Amino acid sequence: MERTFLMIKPDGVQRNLVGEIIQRLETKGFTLVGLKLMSVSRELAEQHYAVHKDKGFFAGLIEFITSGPVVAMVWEGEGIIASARKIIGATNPLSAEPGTIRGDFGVTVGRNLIHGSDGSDTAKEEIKLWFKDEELVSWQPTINPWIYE
Ligand code: RTP
Ligand code: MG
Repeated sequence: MERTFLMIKPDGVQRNLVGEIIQRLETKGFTLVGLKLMSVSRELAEQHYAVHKDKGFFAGLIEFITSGPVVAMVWEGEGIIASARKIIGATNPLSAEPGTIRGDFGVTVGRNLIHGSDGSDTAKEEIKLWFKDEELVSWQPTINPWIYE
C-alpha cells in the first residue's frame, strides 16, 4: 500500500485547522500510520526543502516552517500520493480549487497550510527524514473492505 508524508505547517496549527485537515483525509478513506506535533529545527527544515535552496523564497520558507509547531504525518492508501496533492490543492491558495484545503482556507503562497510529498521517491525520502521506523504503525482498519473492492 502506498504511503505519503504530509505536514500541517505552522499556520495550520495556529489557525486550529489540525482536526479539520485530518478529518478530510480520514473521511476520504485513507489511514493514518504516523502522527506527531513537533518543533522543526533549521537543519530539518533545510533538508526537507533542499530542492528549493537556490530560490528567492527559501530563507522566508525556512523561517516560516521553524516559526511554530507543525504536525508531521504519514498516511497510507491506494494512490494516496497524487490524491493527497489533489485534496491539498494548488501551491498558490488563490489558484487552488474550492473544496481543496488550500482553496478553502488559504490566501497566500507563503501561508498554504500543509505540505504533501510530490512523488513516490520524495515520499520515501521524506518519511525517512521525519519518522523513525518504530514511530510508524502498520494496521488494517476493519472498515477497509467498505472502502476497497
Ligand atoms: P509543499 O512542498 O510545501 O507541499 O508545496 P508545493 O509542493 O505545492 O510547492 P513547492 O513548489 O514545493 O514549494 C514549496 C513551498 O514554498 C513556498 N513557496 N513560496 N513565494 C513563492 O513564490 C513561493 N513559491 C513556493 C510555498 O509555501 C510552497 O508550499
Ligand atoms: Mg513541494
